[in-house]
Amino acid sequence: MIDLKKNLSYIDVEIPSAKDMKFGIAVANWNNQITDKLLEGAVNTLLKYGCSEENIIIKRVPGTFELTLCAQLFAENTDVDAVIALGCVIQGDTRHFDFICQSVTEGLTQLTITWDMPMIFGVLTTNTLEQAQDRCGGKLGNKGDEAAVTAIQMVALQKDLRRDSGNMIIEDEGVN
Ligand code: DLZ
Repeated sequence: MIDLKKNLSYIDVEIPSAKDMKFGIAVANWNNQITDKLLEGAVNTLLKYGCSEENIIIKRVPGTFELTLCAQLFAENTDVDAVIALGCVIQGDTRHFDFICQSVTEGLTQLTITWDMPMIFGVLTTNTLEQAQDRCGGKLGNKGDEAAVTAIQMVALQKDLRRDSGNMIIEDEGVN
């Protein structure tokens, strides 16, 4: 039986409905035995929270390095509310790992600010294949599920805080 306390994907908060949300998913083919499971987790989670199948656009790219451009293309050319970037980088003998991780982290961070759009980091960066397996539906949950939940939460936040939403709730009235 899975110990929920050790399952990194166990989230004990209310998740908003994804009924009126649209998502782009960019998924890397490198280590696809892992990224396919991240994708499965992300899609199932979006559907579970009410997103319709036609509001999920999936695009594949060669590797994690290419996720940034794919996210930019989603932002430029589609009407998605958020992009979920899924990849898996496993430490090897060279410094490739560092460069790819740094590139995709910085790329998505820049895009999220430039486009004012949630760009969700669903990239596993592990030392071993086993660590990746544990995090794509294994004993530590599925990072794809987490990425999808984060995307829903961030789109809900954005809709809530938009100037014209008329929907702002001040939660911390007691704070000076
Ligand atoms: C080249 C490379 C290497 C060595 N390792 C990975 C990896 O672990 N995970 C991954 O997603 N991609 C890897 N790549 C491919 C790069 O992301 C990229 O596709 C190529 O450098 C071409 O730009």
